[in-house]
Amino acid sequence: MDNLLVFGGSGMVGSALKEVDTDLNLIFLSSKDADLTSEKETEKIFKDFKPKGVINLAANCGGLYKNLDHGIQLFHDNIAINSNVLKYSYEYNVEKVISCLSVCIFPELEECPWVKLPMSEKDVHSGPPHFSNNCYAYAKRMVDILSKKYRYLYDKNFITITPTNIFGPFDNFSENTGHVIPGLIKKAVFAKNNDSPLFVKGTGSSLRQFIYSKDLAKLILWAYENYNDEETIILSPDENDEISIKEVAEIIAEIVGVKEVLYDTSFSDGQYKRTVTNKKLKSLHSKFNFTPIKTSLEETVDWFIKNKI
Ligand code: GFB
Repeated sequence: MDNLLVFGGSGMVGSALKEVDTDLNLIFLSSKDADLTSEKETEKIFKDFKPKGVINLAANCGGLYKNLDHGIQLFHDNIAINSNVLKYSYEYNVEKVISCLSVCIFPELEECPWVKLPMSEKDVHSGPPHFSNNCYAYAKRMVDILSKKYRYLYDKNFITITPTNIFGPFDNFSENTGHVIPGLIKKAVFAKNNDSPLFVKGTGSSLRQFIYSKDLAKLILWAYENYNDEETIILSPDENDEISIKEVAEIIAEIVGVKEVLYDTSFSDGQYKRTVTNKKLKSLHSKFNFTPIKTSLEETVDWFIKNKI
C-alpha cells in the first residue's frame, strides 16, 4: 500500500489524525525523525520512504505573544520547512501534497478597507496581514505561492488548506508560546486548584472562529481524497460561530468551576476580527458537522486534567 507521510505527526493535529478511521496508509513523522529546516535531512526522508502523498502539518507556530516576540525565528523556520518539503516532494515525484495556511495570515481589515467580511479564499493575498504575526503570515503565504507555481510549471497536485484557530488534546499548553484556548484551560485548572481568579490576557473583546483538532483531522483526510484545486480551502465553522475571547474564557471557567474571571488589559489583544466564510467547504462537503464548542472544550479540559496535571 502506498506511503502517505504526515509531517508534524506527533503534534495536536497529527495526534487527532491517528484517531481517524481511514484506508490511507499514514506514516506519522516528527522532528525526532528529521529536522525539516535541513535540506539534507528532508531529502533523506523522501529517499527512504518514497511517499505517494504528503500531509505537512509541521510548523514552528504559536500564539499571539510568541509571534510578537519570536517572529524572525518563525519566519526562517517556516520558510525552510515549506520550501524543503515542496522541493523534495517534486524531486521524488510525490503525487499529492497538502500544506497548511492559517486564517491569521489573511489581511488586517483596519489596513485594508477594500477587503470585506466575511473573507474568503480569494482574499488571502489581497493586503498586508496583522503586524502581530506578519513574519509567520508571510512565511505561510509563500507556501501557497510555491504550491501554485509547482502546479503551473509542472502540473503538480500540491494543495493548501486554511484552518481557523485550532485547539484540542496534545496542544501546546505553554502560557508564553501557546494559543489562547490551551493557555486559558491551563490557567483555569490552576486557578480552580488554588481558589483564585482566571486571568485573561487583554480585554477579551477579540473575535475568533475555533476549529476542534478532531474535526480538522477528518477534514484533512477528506481534502486529501477529494480536494484538488489550486485555490486554498478554508476549513472553519460557520461565520456565526465566531466567538469572543471573553465568551470562551467564561465557558472554560464554567467547565472547570472557576468563580471569577479577570482581564489584564496590559496585554495586547492582537488582531480584533478576521471572520472567514466556509461557503466553499459547505458546497463541497455539505454533510460535515462541526463539534459544538462547549463539547470540544469539555473534552480538551478532560484531556488536560488527565494528561498534564
Ligand atoms: O491564539 P492566540 O494567542 O493568537 O489568541 P491569535 C490571542 C487572543 O487571545 C488575543 C487573547 O486577543 C489575546 O488577548 N488571550 C487571552 C490570550 N488570554 C490569553 C492567553 O492566556 N494566551 C494567549 N495566547 N492569548 C494566532 C497566530 O493569532 O492565530 C498564530 O498568532 C495562528 O500564528 C493562529 O496562526 C491561528 O488568534 O491572535
